[in-house]
Amino acid sequence: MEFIKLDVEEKIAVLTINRPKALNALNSQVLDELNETLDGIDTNEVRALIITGEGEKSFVAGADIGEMSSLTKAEGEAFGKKGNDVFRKIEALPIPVIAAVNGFALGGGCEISMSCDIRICSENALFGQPEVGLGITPGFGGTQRLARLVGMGMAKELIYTARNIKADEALRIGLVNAVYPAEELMNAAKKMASRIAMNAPIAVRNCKKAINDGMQVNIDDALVIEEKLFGDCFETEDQKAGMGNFLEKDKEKKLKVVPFVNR
Ligand code: DAK
Repeated sequence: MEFIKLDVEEKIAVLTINRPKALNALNSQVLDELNETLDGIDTNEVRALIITGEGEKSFVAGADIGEMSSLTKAEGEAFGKKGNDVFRKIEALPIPVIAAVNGFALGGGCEISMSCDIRICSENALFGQPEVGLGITPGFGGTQRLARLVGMGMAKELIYTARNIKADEALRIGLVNAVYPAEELMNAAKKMASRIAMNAPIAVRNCKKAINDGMQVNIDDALVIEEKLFGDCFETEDQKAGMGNFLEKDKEKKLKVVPFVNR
């Protein structure tokens, strides 16, 4: 891999987009490597994934404008599909994904962060969808995910005006969950990932699926999705150990539920 690094330690994987000379912009090779790397993650072993960008300046400065500049309509559509397929894979990954946004998150950079479950960022982060200034629409899910995350009115303002927003505004509108000094960001991401990793993995993955799938349908159908995924947790080692520890009043064990994914 030239542009993607993956480090796995204590059930937490850190995926770094590593093209700092171009501020980690996403060209076809980066997207292909990202796709391959995601396929290679053992989600029975790894309990949470953190995505970040190499260097101190940029998370991802967008899709590669040089590569996009000469695309035909058909090639543009194919490029959009390539990005959308990879981002959808992140969104549907059976483990939680945290975006640790360490600088520019513009265009495709903002979009990849929005395909993650949770976004936290450094104080120097800058978010935006500048596409209309480049003569295109957001093409990696920005028109859809931004509206779902921050509401239609705010999404439309940001997309139509191509206005970039700093970390404090991203926090205020709910695009990120927390802002940290740059040097503390990765530790904060790892701490959050470790907390997730302590919990029952089947329950965590079923929560992700219930929230993601439920948000796409009406409340009645959503509750049926929840019921099925709730039922699916029973008879697992996780559920037996988790509830057993509580009933035995074993606080020590209760904190470190679930040694193993049992299907
Ligand atoms: N693409 C390619 N190279 C980029 C880049 C990008 N998005 N962003 C930065 N770079 C490169 C610069 O060209 C420069 O390369 P060299 O000249 O050194 O070779 C290097 O990174 C450092 O950048 P700067 O010298 O510009 O650094 P500054 O600190 O001065 O400025 C900046 C940083 C982030 C403000 C500036 O680089 C910038 O404005 N970059 C572009 C940001 C942007 O507009 N991003 C959105 C891209 S559009 C679609 C599918 C996908 C998409 C759309 C449609 N369809 C299917 C239709 C997605 C679109 C986008 O993401």
